[in-house]
Amino acid sequence: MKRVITVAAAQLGPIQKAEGRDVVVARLVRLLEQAHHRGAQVVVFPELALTTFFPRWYVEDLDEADAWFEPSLPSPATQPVFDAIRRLGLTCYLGYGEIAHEADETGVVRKRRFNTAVVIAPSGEIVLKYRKVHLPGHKEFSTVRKVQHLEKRYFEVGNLGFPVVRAPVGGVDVNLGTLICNDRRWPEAWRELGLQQVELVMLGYNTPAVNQENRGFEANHLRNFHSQLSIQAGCYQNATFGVGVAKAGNEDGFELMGHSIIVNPQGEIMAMATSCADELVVADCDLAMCELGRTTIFNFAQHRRLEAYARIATQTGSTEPPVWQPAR
Ligand code: ING
Repeated sequence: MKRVITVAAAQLGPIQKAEGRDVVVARLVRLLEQAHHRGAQVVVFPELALTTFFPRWYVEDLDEADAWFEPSLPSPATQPVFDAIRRLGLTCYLGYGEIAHEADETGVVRKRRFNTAVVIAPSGEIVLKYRKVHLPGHKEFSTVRKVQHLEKRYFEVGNLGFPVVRAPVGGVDVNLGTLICNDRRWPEAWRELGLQQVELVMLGYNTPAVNQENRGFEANHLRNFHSQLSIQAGCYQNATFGVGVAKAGNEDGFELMGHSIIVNPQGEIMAMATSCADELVVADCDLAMCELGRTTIFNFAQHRRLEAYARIATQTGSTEPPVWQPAR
């Protein structure tokens, strides 16, 4: 039997700092209804889809930032999203700021904050939870940046690994995996999912449209190129479909890039958003395409050589190479 699912990237336009959750939740519900109307069975929202991209704002006392986080999901404010998911029979990826009261690695139970995404089943149950591992930016107020990017201040490094689960989407069982934003730039993250035979990588992002430090490494015209390059390479090299979904547009004067895309296991862009507003792009994904890559070029069991990869799992930073000396 053919395993084809219809996937929707539900891009969000800007969410202003002053915008209430009720307004945002209504926008999410409208996109879910549009996706259902377009025949989608799975809908992917951006990273931090319930609030403005608040890591651009510095607060001294973290408890003052709690309004940007969800102490529980669902909550009275987000219940309409779960009601729509159930009513429309959809599977949904939702990115949000998570507050959790749980033990840390020392065993101390405390209030913890993560940049989190969940995959929600049509029943409203959480199929999969992922906490962002690769946190870009900085922890303290930066005097050199024109715009702050304080993810290392507001979030702890994710502690749930890179889970993949096989779950029903529509009438089809699919190997689902998730990433969040900066994760897409790290091939190790994709490979962790690929080694679990992922077939659909869902990832939301909030990516500033301009380079905040203007050191030129990534000039403006390269911003979208790097984002799409990362997703296309990740899909191709791990024989998986990928859905990258932006929160886009101008939030309180700060531009976020759009260009949400759906990518197939050959690395081809199947659909792309062209606005910086709430926009739905949809594509039919034939999961059989994953088989080809996984059983030929990227047959990991046949071709990977762990004994040659020691540095990847044991060395964090790069080190200078030995200097070659010509023979006397
Ligand atoms: N945003 C950006 C991202 O990785 C960034 C941060 C932009 C890092 C451009 C490097 C270059 O897309 C988040 N939220 O991770």
